[in-house]
Amino acid sequence: MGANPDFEPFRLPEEYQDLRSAIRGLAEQEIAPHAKDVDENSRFPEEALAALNESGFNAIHIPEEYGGQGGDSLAAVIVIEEVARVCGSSSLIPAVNKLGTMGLILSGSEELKQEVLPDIAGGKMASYALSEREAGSDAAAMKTRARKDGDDWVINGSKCWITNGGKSEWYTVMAVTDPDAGARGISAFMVNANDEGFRVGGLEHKLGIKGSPTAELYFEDCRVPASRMIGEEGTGFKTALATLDHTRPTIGAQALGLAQGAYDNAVAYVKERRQFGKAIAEFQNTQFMLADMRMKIEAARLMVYTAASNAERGSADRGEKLGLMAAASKAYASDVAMSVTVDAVQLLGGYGFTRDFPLERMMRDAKITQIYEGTNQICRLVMGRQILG
Ligand code: COS
Repeated sequence: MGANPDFEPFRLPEEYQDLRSAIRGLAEQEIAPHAKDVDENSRFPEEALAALNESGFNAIHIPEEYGGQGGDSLAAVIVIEEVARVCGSSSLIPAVNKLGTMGLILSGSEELKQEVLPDIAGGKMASYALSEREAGSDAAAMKTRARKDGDDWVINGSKCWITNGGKSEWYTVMAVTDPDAGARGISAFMVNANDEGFRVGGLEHKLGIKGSPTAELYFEDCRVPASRMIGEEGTGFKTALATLDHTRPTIGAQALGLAQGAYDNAVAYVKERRQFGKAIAEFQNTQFMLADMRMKIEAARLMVYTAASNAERGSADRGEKLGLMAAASKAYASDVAMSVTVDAVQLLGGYGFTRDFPLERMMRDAKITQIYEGTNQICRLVMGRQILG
């Protein structure tokens, strides 16, 4: 113990601290100024996309051999956390780029990686299409069908709740290739936005993350070459779930950033706001609320960073599967984001309820983190199954 002078327990190595400073600077200068307008007008954060693309923070996880930065999972969650601290919608650019390419990175052929990943490293976006209207938590109940036709696959059906749908160039699409084989009859494909028969449908009108389009996708005899299948036929459901084991911590990171942003705003406010002749920060009631918020944020950060780091090691500690901590970090951090943002609004009182401050936006944005990439109930189900073997 203590023999390795470079080892500092529970302190991020300097390179990650430098990364945090860099992305925080960029987020505050280039992304934060537009966050209010993006939310109010439900418009895509083009400024954020440009700044992230310019700096390579758009998809830091893409390996260097495909033109990316080769950032590890911890680097990716720090980027997402820092962007979410100022704009939840914008943080979905790096988060969903990872979600939309992770299956390919984990299980795709070299040829397909070469076809897709340089595009994403270069600034185009990727999305993930698993859910359907009648297949949400029960993802294996999907109906979208892919039939073999010569050397091609022909896809028919629709997907919904697709984050950044319509903005992405590439889509990881799960479809049934053998309807008699249940989850083992599902395969994964990379579909390009320009493929014939692919169409983006209506957008959802949402409570939060209004700058990130949530779209329906339609496949009408959408023909893709066999080389676009990710991995072997029938492995698509496993690829989809393995992807989520890697990306649930990124939603934890988004939640963490929203909580941190709300907390930072609240701390600044209570020092300025005076009532009963003194700053409200001087009231013990205020201090207890801030202390609770901070405790939860610190605990969530440890879980998210641990889950992300597990992914680098390929498995979790204590012989548990990767998915347990991935689901735990997402569920915990998103519950923290909800409670911290609600408390931050409370600390600002009537002002917190107005659009003059970003707290109500952060509170609205936080809600989805309890829902997507596996509702927190599904995350607990995933954990329960793994705890009990
Ligand atoms: N990684 C790889 N494979 C996995 C896996 C994982 N984490 N978890 C399960 N599998 C495999 C199983 O081993 C099984 O394969 P075999 O039949 O060959 O053994 C197959 O996948 C099906 O697993 P299971 O029977 O557990 O599937 P269920 O239909 O019972 O559903 C849940 C599993 C509920 C966990 C899954 O449907 C789920 O995660 N739903 C939520 C989906 C979601 O998060 N949607 C949000 C989309 S992104 S916004």
